[in-house]
Order: sequence, then structure tokens, then C-alpha cells
Amino acid sequence: MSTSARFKEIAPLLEGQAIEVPSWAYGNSGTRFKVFGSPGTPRTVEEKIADAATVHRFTGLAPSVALHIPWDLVDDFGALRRYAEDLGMAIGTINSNTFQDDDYKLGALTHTDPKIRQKAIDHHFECIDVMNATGSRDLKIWLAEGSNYPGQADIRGRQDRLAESLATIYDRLGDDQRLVLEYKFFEPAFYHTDVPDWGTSYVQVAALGERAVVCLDTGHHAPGTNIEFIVAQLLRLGKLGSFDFNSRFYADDDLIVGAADPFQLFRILFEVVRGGGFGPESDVAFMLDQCHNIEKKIPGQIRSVLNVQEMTARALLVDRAALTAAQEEGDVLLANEIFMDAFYTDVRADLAAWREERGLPANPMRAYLESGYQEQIEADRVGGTQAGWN
Ligand code: PSV
Ligand code: MN
Repeated sequence: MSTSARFKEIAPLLEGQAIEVPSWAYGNSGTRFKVFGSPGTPRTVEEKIADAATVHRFTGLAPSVALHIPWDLVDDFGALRRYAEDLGMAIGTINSNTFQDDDYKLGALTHTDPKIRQKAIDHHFECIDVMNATGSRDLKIWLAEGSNYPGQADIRGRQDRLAESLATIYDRLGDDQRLVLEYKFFEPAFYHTDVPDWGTSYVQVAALGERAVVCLDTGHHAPGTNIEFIVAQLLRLGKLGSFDFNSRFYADDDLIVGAADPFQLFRILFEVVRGGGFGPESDVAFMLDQCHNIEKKIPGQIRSVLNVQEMTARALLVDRAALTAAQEEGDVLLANEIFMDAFYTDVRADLAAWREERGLPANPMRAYLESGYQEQIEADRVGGTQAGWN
């Protein structure tokens, strides 16, 4: 069967694919050494949403935008929701932030001081109020908590306090809302981290209840970790809530999805498809969590969502029946060949035609660059304070 004939078979499955973009991808970012400003960077949440809507307009892939509180705090979230909807966008996941206050130096939800724990819990209550006003389903919690030196903290006591704090937050959620707990193996803490891995996140959310799930950020594992195995396991347990997609060479690099290791992205997406994590029946949220430190931000996001789409198409191309047969026969080389055949299939021309059939530009990157949007925002967005990590 030719690639195109096979592509036609899987094409309907690509319909409705949605990849949520993060508001912070449009703001300035950098490393701990330098945050670079760039012309056209949004000054307001509305401008971030307008840029996210532009990514969606050129790709048809990104109909929602995640917010980060307090970076995206506004007086009237109902009005912000209407503003987004007028641009064809929904407000997606609400991300809490307990990592930028002096009070949180030694912990937030795990802190030994009940007043500081309560302050961090109250911040999550505020995030739930935002969700109620914006219609968001997911509260995503990533904690920058841990310790730097052996003996510094009671690591067991911190797990117990974490469980208690999370339970209080979970109880406040509405029936259609979810708590999504993200893990990360290190940074900013260097010795121990309170939610370092999928197992800890799983244990904590399993104790909360059905509407508590795990967020897998692809940049949050030790080098060499078999991430697709984690995907398979969490799907098997019904606890894979969402992805923060990005790519990394060394640590939490937050680079363009698929830039560092396209094959890993393929392997992850194959397990997503295999495990029922893709398609209209699935609750798994596909999000990006990225920072564009040196490249232009909007085309950086366009490239990222296109890479996810392209790799999803290739994962769908795997001939699963033939693969299962080869696996059950114990035909190691044939099974591997079937898998690799799909990975090596170039779907770019097919996807370009698929887009055109839907009134989208065949080449969204080029269409954006030729649209004049970038020049326009660079000319218009003069003065004010560019958005960043504060
Ligand atoms: C932490 O590194 C993280 O991945 C979390 O998702 C945060 O919400 C995001 O980055 C932005 O700080
Ligand atoms: Mn993340």
C-alpha cells in the first residue's frame, strides 16, 4: 500500500486533534543567566491569547491556551474568557505557582509551618475560582519543593503534609474539574524533590480520587529514561491526565517539541495511541510547555504543534495488526521493522494536502511568515512591560 493510501486510512483520526499552548511561551524567557527581550512580545494576557489564537488560525491545531497564575492574573476572568472565545479560543489548564514567593523558600504545600501551607492552599483556591470563571477543567500543580542537603528536611514528613494539602485542594474542585499533579526529578531542589517521579505523583493522586491524575512533562526525567514505558503504565492505570510536551538535550531545556529526539516523540505517541490516550474518547490533554529563549515565539509554537501532529500521524501509521502478529510469533526483527517503517514514513506532503482540504495553509510556517502578523506586532507593541516570568 502506498503511503498516501495508508495515510487516507488514518487521516480521519487526525480530525479534532487539539494541542493546548501555554501563555508563557509567548512571553520572554531565558536561562538563569539571561532573559532576552524580543520585539513584539505581549505586554498583557490578552496579547498572549491573541498570539495563541494566531497559532491556531494557521494550524487548526491549538484551540486552547493554558494560563499561569499569578503571571496571567486579570481583574475579570469572565471578560477574559469572552475575549478568548471571540478569537475562537478556549482557556484551558490553570497552572498554579508556589515557586516565586520568599515564603516558599523551604516549601509550600509541604512546609512545616501551617500558615505557609495554608497560604499555598489558598493560592490553589484562588486558581479554582479562576477555573470557575474561565470554564477550565484542569488545575495543574507543579511544585518546586524539595531540599538541597541530606538531613536538611524530613522527607517522609513532607510526603505526609503534601498528601494533606492536596486533599484539601482536591475537595474544593467541582465535579467536572480535575487536579493534575506534575512531577520533575530535580530543579530547583538538587538533593531531593517532593514529587520527583511518576510513581510519587501516582501515589499522591491515587489517594485523592478519580479526578486526580498525573501530568507527564517530557523534559522532567533523568537522561535515558524510557518515557514511553511510563506513558503505557499510566494509561493502563487510567491516571495519565496530560502531557507537557517539549524536548531536551540535557535537563529541563523546554525546547521545541521533537527537536531533540523525534524518535522518542514517535515512541511516546505510539504508546499514547496504543493505550487509548488519543482521540475523542480520551481525556488525556496534549499541552505544550515551552520557552522560546532565542527563536521567535509564535513560529516556535507553530513548529511545535506541527511536530506533534506529524509524529501522531506517523504513530497512527504503525500497522498494529501486523505488529502484534510479529510480536506473538516472536519475530523480533520483523516487529522492529514494522515499527520503524512507520517512523521513517514522510507524511509531510500528505499533511499539507490534508490541511488544504480543510481550508488551512499547506505550509503554516511559511503562511505565518508571509502574513505580516509578526511585523505588525513588532510595530504595534511598543512601550509597556513585556510579559515574562513575573
Ligand atoms: C516546571 O518546570 C514546569 O514544567 C511546570 O509545568 C510549570 O508550570 C512550567 O514549567 C512553567 O514554569
Ligand atoms: Mn511542565
